[in-house]
Order: sequence, then structure tokens, then C-alpha cells
Amino acid sequence: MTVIKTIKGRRVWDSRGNPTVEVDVVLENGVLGRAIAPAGASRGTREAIDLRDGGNALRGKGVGKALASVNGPIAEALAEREVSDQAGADQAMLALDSTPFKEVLGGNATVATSLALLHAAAADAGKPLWRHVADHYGCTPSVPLPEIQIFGGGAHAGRRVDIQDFMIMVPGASSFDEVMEVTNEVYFAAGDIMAERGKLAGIADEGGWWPMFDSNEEALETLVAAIEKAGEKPGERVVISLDVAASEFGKDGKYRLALEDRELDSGALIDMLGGWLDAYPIASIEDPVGEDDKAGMIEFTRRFGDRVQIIGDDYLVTNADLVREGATDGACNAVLVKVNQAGTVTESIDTFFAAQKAGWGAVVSARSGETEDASISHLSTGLGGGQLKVGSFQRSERMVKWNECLRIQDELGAGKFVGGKPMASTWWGKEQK
Ligand code: 2PG
Ligand code: MG
Repeated sequence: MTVIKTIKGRRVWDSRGNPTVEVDVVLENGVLGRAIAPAGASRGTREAIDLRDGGNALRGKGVGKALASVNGPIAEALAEREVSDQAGADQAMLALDSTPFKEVLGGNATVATSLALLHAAAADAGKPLWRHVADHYGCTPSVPLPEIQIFGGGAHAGRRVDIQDFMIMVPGASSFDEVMEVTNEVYFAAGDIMAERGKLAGIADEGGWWPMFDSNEEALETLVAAIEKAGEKPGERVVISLDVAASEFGKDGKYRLALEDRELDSGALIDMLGGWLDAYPIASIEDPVGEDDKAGMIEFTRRFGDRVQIIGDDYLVTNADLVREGATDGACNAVLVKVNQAGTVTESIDTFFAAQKAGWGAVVSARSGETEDASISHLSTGLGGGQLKVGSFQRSERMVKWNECLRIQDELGAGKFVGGKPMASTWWGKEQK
């Protein structure tokens, strides 16, 4: 029994140079737990809000109001509480804010506090965070299989291509270390090919290459060429994963591919993506249609759900009720778990368990605005969640998460890595059951 002594928020800065919220939770025995809120750019409309100050200063992105939430009502409500009661503390924050999207306290205030509490409880128990998560929630820990971005697009690269994330996964690897090695080869092969072809503009928000492609499909062709240049046979050890992030270019069932200057209805978008699934070794696809396109998501899942992982991000916003609804509707077969979309650890883990109960996959994910906080590497391992999405293979706010997984793998042993599965004709996640 160790109780919380103080909770203090401070302003720090994220990978895009924007202010964000860091929280220190100090226990009566002096133990510290610390965490930092990330920030998305392609945000779902139903996720917890980032409370920002508005106005001209700091481009309206100040976090003074969010810090006031932490240092005022949150600190007051949580003081003297038992630190290991994560659910109780998260509930106490929810009791201060009855709005659906945490508009009073700010999701950035609640998520940093909630994660800092988790860190404090782990430190108090003398355990690494991943072990605390596994023990506290009754899970078998395993090191996740990453999906790693090679090119950025959409909101992360000035909308230079419409599709947001072109990623690879290495399900055929037998250790996390091997994934890193293969990714290094593919990532730099892609950069070389783009430079040779005059298609490389720089580095996008999540560390992936910022492309100058003339079509979305050119990105896929280049990615396949990069996998081959790295000495791999596409679809064997290495597969492709896409985040279409369709809400960013579509509304009310109308999708505008600006790069190709054409508009598609939901059916035509689904047909186009289906064509890509036939032509390229794509094992996973996120938000193939918009967050408001329920009929489209059901149709996409009906047609392709038995051969590809279909992840809901903006569509499900780390919400357990929406996961249950999606499972009933037959929309998606996996969920992206972003702690700041939900706003608390407890709600995120509820979402994870709702997905597990539905027989779905779960991918713990970073945001495009990140920091040195590596909590999600531990969360994903502790839950035995299977997959982790962090962005690309460059820049320290990304590498800190991958490197943390390497350390965890050393503690857990390579045998606890979720992978080592050759790509099969069906969705690899299903193969694992
Ligand atoms: C996503 C994320 C991470 P953002 O859409 O999955 O790539 O982007 O954090 O900008 O919402
Ligand atoms: Mg997404």
C-alpha cells in the first residue's frame, strides 16, 4: 500500500516542436512515475481532445489549460490514493469530466497522468513497466511484431501522397533484432531508389521518406522494389502494411485522391484497394474507408476480412464500445490502441480486451507527434498485444521505442517474440490462433 503524495504537470516539447504535457507522480516513499502526452495530426473526430490554449501564442497550441487541469483538479482528486489502483484513479478523473471527449480536463492532461501513475505503480513494485502491466492485467507478456513506416504521406507529408503510411512488417523474423536489421536494409534501399529516381523530398513527420511520387500506386511499386533491393522476396519474410487514413481525404462516402485528381465513391475506393491487395503483398490495412463510412467498412471487411488484417483507427478511436459494435457489424478485424485517443490507461486496456474477446488483432500505436516516452513499448509487451506501430526507422522519438523493445527482448528472451511466422495466403494474425 503506497499512496500518491504529489502530482505535477510541466510543459515539455514534442517531435514537431509543439508544447505538450509531462506529468510527474511522486509517491509517499519518494518513488517517481513520469509520462508525456503524444499528439496526433490525423485525428478521429470521436477521440479525446487535446486541450490547447488557442490564441496567437505558440500557434494556439499552448498547454496552459491542460497543465491547470493536472495541477488543480486532477492532483487534488488523486492525492492520497493508493497508486496501484489504476482503474480507481482513472475513474476518479472521469468523474471530474462528464463530456464524451474529455473537453473539460483535456485528454492530454488525463493521458499523461494516467500513464505516469502506471509508471509509478511499476516502480513502486520494483518491476519494469511491461512486467507490471502483465501482472496487473493477468496477461502473458510477449515482444510485439512492429509495423514500420518506409514512406510518409497524407497529413504527415504535406499530403504529397493521399495514403498516409506505407509500412513493412517482418512476420517471418524470429526475433525483434532481426526485424530491425531487415527494416534497416529496406528503409535505406527505399531511400536510395527514390534518390536515384528523383523522388525523394526529405523526411516526413514520423521519420519515413517524404516522397514525390506521381501516383499512390507508385509508392507501392517503389516499396516492392526496395524490399527486393534489400535481398528479400516480397510476401515471404517481409510484407506490406498500409494506413490509408481515408477520413483525411473522404467524407460522406466521397473520396478525393488529390494526387491523381480523381474522386471515388466508397465502392470504387474499395475496388481500388482490393486491386492493390491482389497485386501487392499487403497483409494489413488500416482505415481503408472513412470514419463515417460504416457501410463501406462492413463491405470491405466482408470482401477481404479473411485475407488481410483490417485495422480500425479513426473508425474505432480506442473505444471498447465501438470495438464491440464493429464486431457485431462485421466491420474491421483489428483495432489500433492509442492511449491518448481514449485518454486513460484503463479505457485503452478495456479496448484491448474487447478486441481480444472478439477474436480480433490489436496494434498498440504511437502518434505522429511523439517524444522520448517509451511507455507503449512496455504496454504492448505487457499485454502480449502482438503488434506495435511507432512510425519509421529514423529520429529518436521513434527509435527510443524500438530500442526499448530490444532491451525488453533481452530480459524476456527471443522466444517471447511474436513472429517467426512465414507469410501465408491468409492474414497472418489468423494463422496464429
Ligand atoms: C495514425 C497515426 C500514426 P496520427 O493515423 O495511425 O501514424 O497518425 O498520430 O497523426 O493520428
Ligand atoms: Mg491511422
